[in-house]
Amino acid sequence: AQNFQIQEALEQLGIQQENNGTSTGNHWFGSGSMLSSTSPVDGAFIAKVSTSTKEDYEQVVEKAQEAFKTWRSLPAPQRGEIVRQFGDKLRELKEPLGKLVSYEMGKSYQEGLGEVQEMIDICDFAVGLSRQLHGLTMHSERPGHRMYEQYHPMGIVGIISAFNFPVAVWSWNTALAWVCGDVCIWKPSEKTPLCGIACQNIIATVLKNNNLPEGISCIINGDYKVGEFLSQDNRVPLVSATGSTRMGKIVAQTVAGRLGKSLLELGGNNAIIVTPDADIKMTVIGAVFGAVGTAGQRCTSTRRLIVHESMYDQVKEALVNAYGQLKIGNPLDQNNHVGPLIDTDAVANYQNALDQAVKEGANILVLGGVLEGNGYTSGCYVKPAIVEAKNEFKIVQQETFAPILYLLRYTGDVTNAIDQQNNVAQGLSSAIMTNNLREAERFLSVAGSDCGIANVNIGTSGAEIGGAFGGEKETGGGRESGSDAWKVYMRRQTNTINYTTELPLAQGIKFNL
Ligand code: UN1
Repeated sequence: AQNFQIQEALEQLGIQQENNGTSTGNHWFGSGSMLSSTSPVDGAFIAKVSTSTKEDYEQVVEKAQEAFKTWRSLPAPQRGEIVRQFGDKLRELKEPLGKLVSYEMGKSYQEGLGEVQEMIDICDFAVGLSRQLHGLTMHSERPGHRMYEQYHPMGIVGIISAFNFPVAVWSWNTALAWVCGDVCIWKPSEKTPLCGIACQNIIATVLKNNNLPEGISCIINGDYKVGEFLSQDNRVPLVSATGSTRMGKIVAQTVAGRLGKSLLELGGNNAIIVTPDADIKMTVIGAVFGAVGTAGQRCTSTRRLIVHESMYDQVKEALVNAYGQLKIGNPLDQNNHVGPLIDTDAVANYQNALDQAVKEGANILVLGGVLEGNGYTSGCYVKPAIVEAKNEFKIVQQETFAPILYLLRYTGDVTNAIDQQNNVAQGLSSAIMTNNLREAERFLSVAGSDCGIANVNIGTSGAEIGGAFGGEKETGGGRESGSDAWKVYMRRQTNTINYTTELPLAQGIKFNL
């Protein structure tokens, strides 16, 4: 790892051997047990982070509540200015942060940089948004009355994020929440705590340079029990959670139990439909990047390829060819396409999924397996596999966070492919490869894909920040990042003002005293 200057990146990002894991900005503390972060790249220990106890959390919430009073009163464009400065700092630190993401999480350095680019992009988006938090005006039915709506910040936003996008998903939430006037408490994944510390260091410097109080950006660390501090807390009106459907159901029920709001971005089971006149070259690039990029650990990873029978053999051959060229190894080495899975538990899940597929009658087309020996000592490197299966197989119905691509077949009309693609519990991302306008439009129509994202001639992963990101069914229904996703971070207030000396009642009701 020394070859890739990890130590230098850690220094630039202010990460020490032992770090406090709780912060309200520049003030760091944390009295819980220590969490060790090890790299899936080489299995080496990187650094320790202290977890947050309930007492630590209480201190954080107190500071956040106080800070909210200052922050909400700052005009939104001035809050945007802070986010602009944060984006500038990210531009300066793009390389070390991209490197840390790659080393701590295991995705390729290119994808690590891409993730920081998403952060920069959402900051730019949020800066513009800070002058566009528009409400509507309505015409009142009463004379001399004015009616309009305005958006106010909610207060404390809790953010629970996953290991697979250890920095970008936080920024989608927090950049919007900040311009909206909210303050944030972030619990990063316990698998990537150093990415959290690095981000908090960056924003803390910006806040300090602007003489802003502690509490606007806070971080807590630990496992799901620390996340529960947020989901159970009445003082946290919105909890945004990214992760598994299992986790999301628990968070949703807990938050709903106190009538709070939750924003959920959970599992996907994303498919690409390959129609008879699909462009085969584009299909292969889209499918392979979608299936093996981030080692199949994106919510938007391509898990199923639904291929028309007339194309099946051709697609199969092209895929086997492409998989034969994949280089697996250290993700910081830019010659490699596929890095490690996050940990050995993930490797076990991958192995179990392949075993179960075989038990259900699948045919392994491209053999998987765990890599051993030189360069693979972390035990987290696996071979991307392609499995010929049926959509109704139990294992195909599940999201396995690993590079396993299920090859499915359809006959006849595109409707049959759309039915298969919709016939899973999840509803995040979907795509169709076609040059046929009728098929494309049907896929996008009311009777088409039931997912939050539906693409034509693009794969399922790699969404831009400008659109609303999220999905339906077991994906949780939340929308983050672009479009009008900001509205979930604010409360809407309807205002009616009477500028006459009369008090007419709505609906023409008479009430004489
Ligand atoms: C995720 O996997 O949680 O669309 C987010 C994409 C990325 C974000 C994925 N922009 O693949």
